[in-house]
Amino acid sequence: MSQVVDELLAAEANRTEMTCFSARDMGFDLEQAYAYQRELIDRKVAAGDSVVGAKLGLTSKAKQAQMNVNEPGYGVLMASGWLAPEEPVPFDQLIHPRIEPEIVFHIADDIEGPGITGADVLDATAGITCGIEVIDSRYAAFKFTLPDVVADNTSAARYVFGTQMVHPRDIPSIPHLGMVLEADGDIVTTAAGAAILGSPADAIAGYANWLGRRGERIEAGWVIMSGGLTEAVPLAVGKLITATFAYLGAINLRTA
Ligand code: OOG
Ligand code: MG
Repeated sequence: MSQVVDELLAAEANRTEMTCFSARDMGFDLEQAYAYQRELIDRKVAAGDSVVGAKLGLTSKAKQAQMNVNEPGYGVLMASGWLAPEEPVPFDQLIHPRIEPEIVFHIADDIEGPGITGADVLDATAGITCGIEVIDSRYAAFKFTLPDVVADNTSAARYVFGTQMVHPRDIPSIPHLGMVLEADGDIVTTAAGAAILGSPADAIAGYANWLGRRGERIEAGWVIMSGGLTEAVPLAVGKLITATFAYLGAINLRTA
């Protein structure tokens, strides 16, 4: 058991933020970061949690610019993070939550790289829904390097999915799928699917190929969040957040 994972689990449990490891001369490389992430997930599973899928992080220019990171980072979606539609976000369990509107892929068949394309991802997809991810870095002020945030399971905290599922081949184009994010009815930001590396399906193909190089695969039944379409927006107590997506309906998010 490593001190890095001990600290991350304690920060999450106690709702305390910490200075990231790289800023304390405790930095590590990306491979080691994924090993810490694996240990973190294994320890959550040992404590009763379970894996429901994956999350792509830092897959849009908006997110990369906001976090000062220039390549994606991958994380694990845990059952404990699930919020039912309309279930308020438990603000009192979080440190400094931010929200991200995302396109969510519900996977029907195993996807094993290398050589996977966006078309292969669509073939293996049962449907897509809209989603909002509530991220909550365990690091002070969301300040971190890519290895720091990978060890922290890419700031994963909570997530909610829309209830309207469509097959991606039944809509004209995922890259052109528009999204409007509002807070108390005021437009905060807008985006379209193309924000995710040109196409969310291509981004997931890249993830499958990355897993393939590690001898792993996307598994049938997984849910994959394809990454924040926009900058993450701080979640303020009492605000009603609404993310409305073309073809996929809307999600309302309130704080408890
Ligand atoms: C890392 C999490 C990034 C996304 O969708 O880009 C992420 C962070 O910004 O704290 O989940
Ligand atoms: Mg995200």
